[in-house]
Amino acid sequence: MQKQDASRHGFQPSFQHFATQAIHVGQEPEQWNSRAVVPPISLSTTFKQGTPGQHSGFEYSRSGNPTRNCLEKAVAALDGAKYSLAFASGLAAAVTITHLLKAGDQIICMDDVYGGMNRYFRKVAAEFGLKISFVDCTKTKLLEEAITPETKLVWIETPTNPSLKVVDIEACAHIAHKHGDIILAVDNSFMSPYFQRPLALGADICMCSATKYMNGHSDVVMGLVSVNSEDLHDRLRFLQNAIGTVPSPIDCYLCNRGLKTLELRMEKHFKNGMAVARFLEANPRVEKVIYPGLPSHPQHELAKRQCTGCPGMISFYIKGTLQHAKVFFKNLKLFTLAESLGGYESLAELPALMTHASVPKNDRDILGISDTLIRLSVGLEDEKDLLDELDRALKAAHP
Ligand code: P1T
Repeated sequence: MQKQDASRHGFQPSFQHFATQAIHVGQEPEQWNSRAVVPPISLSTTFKQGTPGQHSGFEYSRSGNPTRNCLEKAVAALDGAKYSLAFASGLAAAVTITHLLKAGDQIICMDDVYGGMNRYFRKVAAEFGLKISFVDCTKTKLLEEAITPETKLVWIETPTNPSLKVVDIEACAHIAHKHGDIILAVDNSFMSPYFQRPLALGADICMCSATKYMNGHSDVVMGLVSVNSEDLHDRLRFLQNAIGTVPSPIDCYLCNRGLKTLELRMEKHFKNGMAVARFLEANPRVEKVIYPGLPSHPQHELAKRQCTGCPGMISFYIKGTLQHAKVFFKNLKLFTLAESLGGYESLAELPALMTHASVPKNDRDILGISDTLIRLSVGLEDEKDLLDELDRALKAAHP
C-alpha cells in the first residue's frame, strides 16, 4: 500500500510539474530581442505597423500587450486550460463573462458568494434585463429545479465566501450540460489552480480574483479567466477588447511574478490554516469553526475528492455577541482588520459589516452571516506566533 503523506491531511497530492510551469511557461527569454530572463514591463500603449492594418502581433495595448501575454500563458498552463485572459479586477472578469448573455437570459448564482458578486448580479446585471436566481448549489437537486429554458449561466464559488461551503463542481457541470448550452463558471479565487482545477472537473469557465492568492502580495487588483473552448475564448477576447476591462502591464508583471511562488505559498497557507483551524476548534471561546480541511466540515469528503489541499481561509463563530467580536479584533496585532484575502499577511474581518454588508440582511441571516461570524485569511507568518495571537485575542474577548 502507498504511504500516506501526513502533511496533506488526506488530500490528494498536488498537480505534477506545477512549480515548473509557474516558473517557465510563457516566460521564454527568446521572445524578447534583449533575451531578458524576467519579462519586461511593456508600457507602450501602441505598436508600430509595417503597412496600414499590418502589425507584428500587437497594435494597441487594450487589444493585446506583451507583458499580459506572458501572464496569460502561465495562467493557462496552471489552470490546465488552452486559453487564459487577464482582466482589471475579479469583478471586471465577471462582468465580461456576463456580457456573453443577453436580456431575458437567466443566471443561477450560488446563494453564498462574495458580497460584491451578489451586488453586481442583483443591482447591475438585473437592471439590464437579466434574471438572477440565488440557489444553494450544494444541494444539486435545488440547482436542477431552478433551471429554466432561459438559464444560460450557472455561477458558483467553491469554497464559498464567507461560509466556506464546498460545491460539487462535477455534479453541477453534469446538470448544466444535461440541459443544453448552459455555461458553468467557477470562481476559483479561494483555491487557486494549485488546490483545484475546475476545468478538469467539467466547468466551462474558471474565473478568479487574482487580487487574492494568485498575486498573493496584496498589491494588485486583477481578474483571470481560463477556458478550453475556442468559441468561448474568441467571444471573451472580443468582449475584453470591446468593453476595455484590461489590467495594466505593471499589474500583469507583478501577478506573473507572484505565480513563481504560488506553490510554496499555498503549501504554507495550508499548513498554517490547518494549525489555526484545529486550534480554534479546540478552543472553548469559539462556537464553531468552518474549514473544509477539518473532518467536522459537512463537505470534507467532497473537498478531499475535488481539491488537493486547503488555503488559509477559515471562518468561525466567536461565542457571545458583536461586542465580543469587536474586542477580539481590537486585540489583534499580527492579523490586520481588513477586507480581502490571500496575501502573505494575515487578515481578519467581520463579513456582516464589511465584505458582505451589501447582501440584504434577510439573506445574510439565512446564510448564517451573523455579527459573530469572523473570517480569517491566514498568512505566511510563523505558526506559533499566529496561535499565540489568536489565544490572546480570544482571552481578551472572553476573560
Ligand atoms: O476584488 P476583485 O478582484 O474585483 O474580486 C472580486 C471577488 C471575486 N470573487 C471572490 C470569491 C472574491 O472574494 C472577490 C473579492 N473579495 C474580497 C475583496 C473579500 O474580502 O472577500
